[in-house]
Amino acid sequence: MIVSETAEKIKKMEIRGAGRIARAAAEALRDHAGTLKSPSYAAFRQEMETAAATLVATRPTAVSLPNAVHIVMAGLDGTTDTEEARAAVIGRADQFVRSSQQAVERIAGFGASHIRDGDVILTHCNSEVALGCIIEAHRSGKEIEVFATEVRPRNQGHITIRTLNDAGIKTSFIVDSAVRSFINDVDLVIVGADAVTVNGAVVNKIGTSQVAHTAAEARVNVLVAAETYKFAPRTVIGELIQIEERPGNEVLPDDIARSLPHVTVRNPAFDVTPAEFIDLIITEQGAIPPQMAYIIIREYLGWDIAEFR
Ligand code: RI2
Repeated sequence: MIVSETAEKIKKMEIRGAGRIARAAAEALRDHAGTLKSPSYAAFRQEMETAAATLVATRPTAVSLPNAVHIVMAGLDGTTDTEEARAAVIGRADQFVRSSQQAVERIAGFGASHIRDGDVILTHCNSEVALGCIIEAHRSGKEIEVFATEVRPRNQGHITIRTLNDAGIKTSFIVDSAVRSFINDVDLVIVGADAVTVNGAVVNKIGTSQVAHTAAEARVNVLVAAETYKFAPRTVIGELIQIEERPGNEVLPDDIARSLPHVTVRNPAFDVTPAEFIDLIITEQGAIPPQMAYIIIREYLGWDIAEFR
């Protein structure tokens, strides 16, 4: 797919989910590198950088996106030969996509081992990795049930219940505001992440922090399933994660909004759950307490602080 097409699909959320947008961006860069007929290395690099910037600008919160782009674009370094750079970019993109898929599978295995026979699990939004854990637990023969939220305003819960239904998992579908009413029936909360900061805070779909707060009050454990490329290296130097605010008409139709001149619709797509409300973050490198996020950024993501300057 060409870069502008992928960027448009990510923006419109036709491609969505932090892992999927990261893989789509890597693939778009790979295809772009494959087709460019740049007259020089400098021109090739310039065109790749423009494409990378277009992709990164689509959605500001999911760190998986700039991380994937960063990993792929590093193929441009260490050479001034266009063909070498092209091959490196293509190789890195393919490698990223492969390792991302492997990470999802590994997390499913680790996550499933935290789910006990008979558990009732609550999940919010539609996370490929969180669902992977749930489906793997079911596949391994554990009798489980799931509560899935609706996820206003984009209704990602509809995708979640279809996936759970197709897997044959008994599921209750609830509106977002019903979480507290049902939390005492729940043994475990499992959600995904769009970003994990150095202090172990998890940025995920709006409503996640309410779910986690409710779970903490009810003494229900909260697990976050997140590949290491969802950890945010720049938070090490104090950068904050930007919370995407999407158009108001996702929440209220334009004609109604126009008839209410004193009303402004606010539509943040994500919120921040502090580390204290999270019991474990399950990565492909193993399950860690959120307070160990720094280790993941330094040891596994392997970003050098010098790169931020
Ligand atoms: P996976 C999604 O964002 C949700 O917040 C979900 O929890 C998170 O990405 C991670 O998704 P959106 O694209 O990578 O629906 O686990 O706004 O699939």
